[in-house]
Amino acid sequence: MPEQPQTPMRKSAMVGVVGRTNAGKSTVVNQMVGEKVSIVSPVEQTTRNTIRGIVEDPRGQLVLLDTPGLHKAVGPLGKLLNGMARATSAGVDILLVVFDAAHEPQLEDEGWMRRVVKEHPEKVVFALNKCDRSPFYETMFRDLWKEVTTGTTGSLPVDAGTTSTTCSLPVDAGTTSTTGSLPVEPRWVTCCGIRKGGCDALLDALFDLSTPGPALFPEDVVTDYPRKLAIADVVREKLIQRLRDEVPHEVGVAVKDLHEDRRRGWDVAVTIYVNRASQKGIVIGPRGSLLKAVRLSAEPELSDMFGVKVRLELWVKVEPNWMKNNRLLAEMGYLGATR
Ligand SMILES: Nc1nc2c(ncn2[C@@H]2O[C@H](COP(=O)(O)OP(=O)(O)OP(=O)(O)O)[C@@H](O)[C@H]2O)c(=O)[nH]1
Ligand SMILES: [Mg+2]
Repeated sequence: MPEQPQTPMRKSAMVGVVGRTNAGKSTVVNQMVGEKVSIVSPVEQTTRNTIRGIVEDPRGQLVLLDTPGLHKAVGPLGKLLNGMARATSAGVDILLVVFDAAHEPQLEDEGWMRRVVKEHPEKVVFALNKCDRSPFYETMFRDLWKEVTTGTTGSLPVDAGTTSTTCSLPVDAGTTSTTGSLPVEPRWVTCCGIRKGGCDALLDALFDLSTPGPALFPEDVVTDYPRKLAIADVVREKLIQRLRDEVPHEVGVAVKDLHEDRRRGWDVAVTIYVNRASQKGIVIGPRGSLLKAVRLSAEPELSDMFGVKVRLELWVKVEPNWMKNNRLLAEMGYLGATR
C-alpha cells in the first residue's frame, strides 16, 4: 500500500524577547503577531510589563514574551523592569535577543551576549533589527559576539543617553572568562521591525527551532495580557507621544474602574499618576487640551482592540514617589508580573 503523505506535526514554543531598551522588541513582536499587542514609542522604557503575544501559524504556535528593555536602572521601577527582563530570559524554550543595529553595540547589548555565554540557553536567536537604517552595524555585533565568546573583552560605550561612563553593567557581565562549555551558536537574523516582510525570516528561524508540541493557548487569542493593563498601556503610549523631557518616565497609569454595558459599551475610569504638582499641569495641557488629545486618540484604538465602544474618563493625580508605592505598582501590574 502506498504510504500516506504525513502532515507535519504542529510545533509550539515559548519565546523570551529581550534586549536593550528601544531596540524594537515590541515592534517586532507586534509584527510577528500581526496585531498590536504591545505599545511602541521612541522613548526608552516603553514596555513596563512582560506581555505575551501569540503567533498562530500553520506551522504551530509561538508564545512571545515581550519584556521591558534592559537599561541602566534608575530607581525602584527601573530595577523592577530589569528584573522582569532577566526573569523572563530563564525558563523559555527560545531566547530572542533583539539588537538595534542602527547604532553601534552598547554596554547592555554586550551584557545580553554575556548572559547567553553564562547561562547558555539551548536555543538563541540574535535579531539585528532596523536593517532599513544606514549605517547598519551588523559586523560590529558579530565581532562583539566573537570577542565575548573567546573571552577577549571590549570596552563598550554606555548608551548615548546616559552621561556616566562608569555605571555598572546592567546584567551580571563582570565575568570576562568563558570557562566551561561554549554556548550554542545563535541564529543570526537581519530584520526590520517596521516592515512585515522583515519579520518573516525571524518567524522562520523561530519555527525552525521549535519542537512538536501542543498549542499553549487557544487558537483565537493574540494576547492574554489583562485588559485593564492593556487599556492603561494604550493611554500611556498616547501620553508618551505627547510629553517631552523626563515626564514620560515619571508617569504611571492605572485603570480604576471598568463598567461594562452590553448596549453602551465600556466606561473606563483611568488615573494618571505624576510625581510633582508641576507635572500635573503639563499632563493636562492648556485648557485640558493634552488630556483631551490623549483621550481622542486612545478611545478609537481601544474600541477597535476590544470590539466594543470604549469611553475613557481620565484623571491626573499627584502622588509623590508613586514608583515606590507597592500598592500602586501592583495595581499597574508591575509587581508579581515576573511570571
Ligand atoms: N527605522 C526603524 N525603526 C524601528 C524599527 N523597529 C522599531 N523601530 C522604532 O524604534 C523605536 C522603539 O521601538 P519599540 O518597539 O518601542 O522598542 P522596545 O525595544 O520595545 O523598547 P522598550 O519597550 O522601551 O524596551 C520606535 O520608535 C520604533 O518605531 C526598524 O526596524 N526600523
Ligand atoms: Mg517595548
